[in-house]
Parts: sequence; structure tokens; C-alpha cells
Amino acid sequence: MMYVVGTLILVFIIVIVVQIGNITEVAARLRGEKQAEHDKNEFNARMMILFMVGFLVYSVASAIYYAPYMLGYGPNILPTQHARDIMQLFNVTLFFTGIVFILTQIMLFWFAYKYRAKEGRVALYMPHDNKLEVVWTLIPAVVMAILVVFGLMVWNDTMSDVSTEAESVGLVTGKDNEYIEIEATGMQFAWTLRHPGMDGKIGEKYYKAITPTNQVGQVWDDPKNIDDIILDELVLPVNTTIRARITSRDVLHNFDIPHFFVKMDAVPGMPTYFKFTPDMTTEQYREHLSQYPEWNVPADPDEPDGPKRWEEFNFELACAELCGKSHYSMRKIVRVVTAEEYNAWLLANEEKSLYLTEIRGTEEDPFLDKATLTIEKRIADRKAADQAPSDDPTPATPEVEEDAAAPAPAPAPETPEAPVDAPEQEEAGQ
Ligand SMILES: [Cu+2]
Repeated sequence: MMYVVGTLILVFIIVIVVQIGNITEVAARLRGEKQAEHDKNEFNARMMILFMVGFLVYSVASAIYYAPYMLGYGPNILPTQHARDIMQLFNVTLFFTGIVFILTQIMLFWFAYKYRAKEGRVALYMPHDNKLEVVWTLIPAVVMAILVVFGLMVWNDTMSDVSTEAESVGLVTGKDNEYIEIEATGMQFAWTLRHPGMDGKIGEKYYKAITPTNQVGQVWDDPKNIDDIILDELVLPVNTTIRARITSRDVLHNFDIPHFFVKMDAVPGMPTYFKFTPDMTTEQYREHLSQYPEWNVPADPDEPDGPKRWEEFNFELACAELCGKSHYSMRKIVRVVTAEEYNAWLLANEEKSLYLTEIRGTEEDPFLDKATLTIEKRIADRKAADQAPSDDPTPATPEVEEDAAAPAPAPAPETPEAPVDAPEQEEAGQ
């Protein structure tokens, strides 16, 4: 409706302007050429000023009106530090270019008005002015230099990799130099997300090992692959550095989590990465959104009593490279949870490793001769421990939400991943 009214008003204004033009033409014929020329110039000059005012008011007003819809403004706060740094850079740039924009627009139209054609007026002849040239070269050069230097600083911070002393982990312990490395493989048309599992190490892969079940070509001889989990949604702990290893199986894709300002090309044959640290959980972000009236409307307009928009909010991973006809379907939910919830989630999902669900016990399994692997023992022990206190016969494979409410999960095993450890098999007593 607003658009229709707006369009009608616009058409109306155009008609009025054309009609005024016509009237001036007719009046010209009646009054003679010279006077007509003068009137036309006066009219155009005033219109220049009118246009300038309208244009500037519209530019500023529309920027203010649309700001709350943009990331980094209004409800859309940014839950990573590097995103806030980029946003600050953007705002500083906007401040300087905004000043230049407004000043040059005012000067452009003001000059058109002030120096409108008048009988007897001649243009000023100024072949050269050193002072003027120095001023209009130096000021932009200094401003640009400042912006470039700040830009490079933010770029270096944002694009840096994890430090060499940093250690990739499975369970979060809260140590300073730990990070979680996940792998995202783009393919037409889905992201395959691989979690390193308890050992924190992503296993080797080889393209010739790719099968319909083994989407990224995990090499099963590599013990690091045993606990790697293929994820339906990206679950990340808050305040922990995440390093996404990004790659593609076919064409160019782009790993994009808009709210985090995370965006990196996925290039076949050339692994890229992006390091980021979410500092707000999905739950906290939803709570933040709930303060805004525009987020307090039903998520589904057909269901007025259904959940509110803020309750349905999720961070999303998308593909930001037009990669083919189903490009839009490369969407995955990104759930940021507390460290405790994350650890509980990982423990509950360990048995969903691709190796355990699809490969173990088949002819592809290189560890067929080993009756019990460390990971299997660990899972069994945990299940036994979970069942011991209460005699509840229900299997202990809860979802994370249910688990978060339940008592704290069993502490992480101290031993590093050692899947084909002979002594342990004996202990397991096959
Ligand atoms: Cu894509």
C-alpha cells in the first residue's frame, strides 16, 4: 500500500513539473524570447536548490529509517569482536565520506544556483591556483591514509590464523590457547560439516575415498578419523576460538555466517580458513532481540499464538557464492551454546561419528581385528556410569536441550585419542 501511494505521489509531482514547464513555454511565446530565457534560468536555478534539499533530506532519512534492518545497527548487534572492529571501521569511513558527500552535494547545487546564467555575467578565468591544488590533494590524501592504515590493522587482526602454540581441542576446558577446528566442505548443494570429535583433530581425507556415505573422503586408516562427526547443524561453544577449515568438492562456494561477519571463499583444491570467536550464545541473542517490538510479532503470521520471531531466531551458515541452481539450499543452522552445553553435546554425539555408524564392522573397516576400540570403551563406560546411579532403563542418548537440564555430564577422559590401543582391548575382556 505504501509503495502504491508513494508511486502515485511521485507521478503526481512529475506531472506538476511537466505542466509548470508547459506553462512557462506558453508564457514565453506571449512575452518574447529574452524575458523567457531569463525566467527559465531563474526557474531552473530555484529547482536546483529544491532538489538539493529534497535529495539530502531523503538520503539521510532513508539511511536512518533502514539502519535497524542492517547488521551492526539496531537489534542486529554483532556477536564477534572482529565484526565489531569491522563495523567501527565502516562507521569511521561513513563519517568521513558522509561529510564529503553532504558538502559536495551542497556545493554542486549551490553553485548551479548562484552562478545561473545572467545577462552580462562572464565566467572567472583561473588557469592555476597552487594553494587550492595543495588543499584538495592533501586533505583527501591524509584522510585516505588514515583509513587505509586502520583498515590494514583490522584486516590483519581479522584474517590472522590461530597462533602456533594454540591447541585444537575436542572438549572445551576454558584454557586461553585452545581452539576448536571444524571443517566445512562446500558441494552442490550442501555444506558437509565435520567436527574433529574428542581428539580435536580432523582426520586425513583423500578424494578417491569419497563414496555416497563418505562425503569428504575420510581415510579410515587414519585413527584421527575414527571420532570425526558429520554434523547436521554447527554447534559452537561461546567465547572459544573457532577455526573453520574451508574447502570445496566441486565449484566455488562461500562460507558465510552473516551475523558473525564470517565470509570466506571455498575453493576446490585450495583450503582456506576463517578464525572467529562468538561471544554471545543463541539464547542470549534471542533474549536481546526480544526487547524489540519488531521481533515480538509471531514468527508465522498465519499462527498468531505461535512462537514469536525472536524465539525462532537462529544464526545461519549460508553459501554466498552463486554456485548453481540450488545455491539457496546450502543453509545450516549455527547454534552457539555455553561451554558446558557444548561439552555435553559432544559427549552425547560421540557415538554418531561416521566411522562408528557406517564403517565399523564392515569390510571397509581397517580395524576389523580389534574387538574394542578406545572410543567404544569410552562410550560404553560413560553409558554404564550414567545408568549406575539410577536404575532407569531408558537409553542415555539425550538431545542437548534435555541434557542441559540434566545433571552435569561425566568429566572428560584424560587420555588422548588412541583408538587401536592393544592393552586396552585386553582390559575390555572380549
Ligand atoms: Cu554454494
